[in-house]
Amino acid sequence: MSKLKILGFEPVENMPWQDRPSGAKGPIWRYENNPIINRNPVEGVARIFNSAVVPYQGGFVGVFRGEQTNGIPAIYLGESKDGFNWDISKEKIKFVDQDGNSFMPEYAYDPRLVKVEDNYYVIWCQEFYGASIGIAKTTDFKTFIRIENPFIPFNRNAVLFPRKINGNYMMLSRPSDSGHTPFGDIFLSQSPDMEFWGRHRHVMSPSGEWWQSLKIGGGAAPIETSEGWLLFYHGVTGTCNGFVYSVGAAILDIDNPSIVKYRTGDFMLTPETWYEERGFVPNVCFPCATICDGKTGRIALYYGAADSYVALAFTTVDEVVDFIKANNSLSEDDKAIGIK
Ligand code: BMA
Repeated sequence: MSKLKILGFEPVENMPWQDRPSGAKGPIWRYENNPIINRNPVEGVARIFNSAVVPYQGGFVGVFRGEQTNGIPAIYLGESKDGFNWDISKEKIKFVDQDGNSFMPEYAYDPRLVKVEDNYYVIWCQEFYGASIGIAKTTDFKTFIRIENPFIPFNRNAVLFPRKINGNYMMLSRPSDSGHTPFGDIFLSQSPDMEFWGRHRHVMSPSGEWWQSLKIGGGAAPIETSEGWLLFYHGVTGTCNGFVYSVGAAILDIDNPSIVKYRTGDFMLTPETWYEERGFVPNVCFPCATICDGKTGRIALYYGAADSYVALAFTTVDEVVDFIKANNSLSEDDKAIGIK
């Protein structure tokens, strides 16, 4: 039994899990058979990475970023009985508009997947006269209905909270520019209806720790815990050889999630294995989803590795929260409500 509670998550009987190997350092340990999805996973798709999964009907479903062999990213559906072995569809997800007509994004990448009330929402980055956020809902993983794009360009890394807070849906995002943006803070936006987004608040900025000094972006959907919202995010540093993406985590106030209560000063996962250091874009650990078992407090973290693979790591709510608190590094801005 964990001392902290994961709230709002049912027990996951077939939780993907591996115990901490002896000698593993840090609060998160990698799955020993990583990567779980290799190159050329299905015909027409060269690489799958930065992808998100949820428990569904006793198994798991996921939305996968597939880099097509023409180099353009699209979103593919995947299914799994155990969370480790994935059956990826050869067809892209067919998005439709509210009237049921085909409404495909020109490109779509870095999908997240969150259940809110009766719908599962897929959120991704897409062309909208510049890169911004696309969003669609489904109840059955067969029909995916796009709803209004929440933000104007440029924006990336949108992550939805799994429930309304103070009567509003809440979404994190990372306003950016048109390229490989060399800056970026996490902001919070609120909506009464999933269509009109406002009451924007600043959540947190890059910090003095070098691994997260250039830009940061939301990773997995926030997890409700008895300590606050647990957010896994990515932090980026710039080197003479390009960006390096590591994984960090923060705890946001449960009622006012633009207020950061704790934030780790040390990274929790940084590129060090062959599949993280070597690939289409080397040195990338890009968290996009978790599966949480409300009964045991176990957390499985799905992350993209080197823009080439999907990898899996594990922790528990107790270990991760203890680590964040023990390595807490907050600025005055982080602690503020985030409005000027
Ligand atoms: C970001 C996004 C991610 C990618 C990362 C590293 O800007 O494009 O999809 O994983 O760069 O290349």
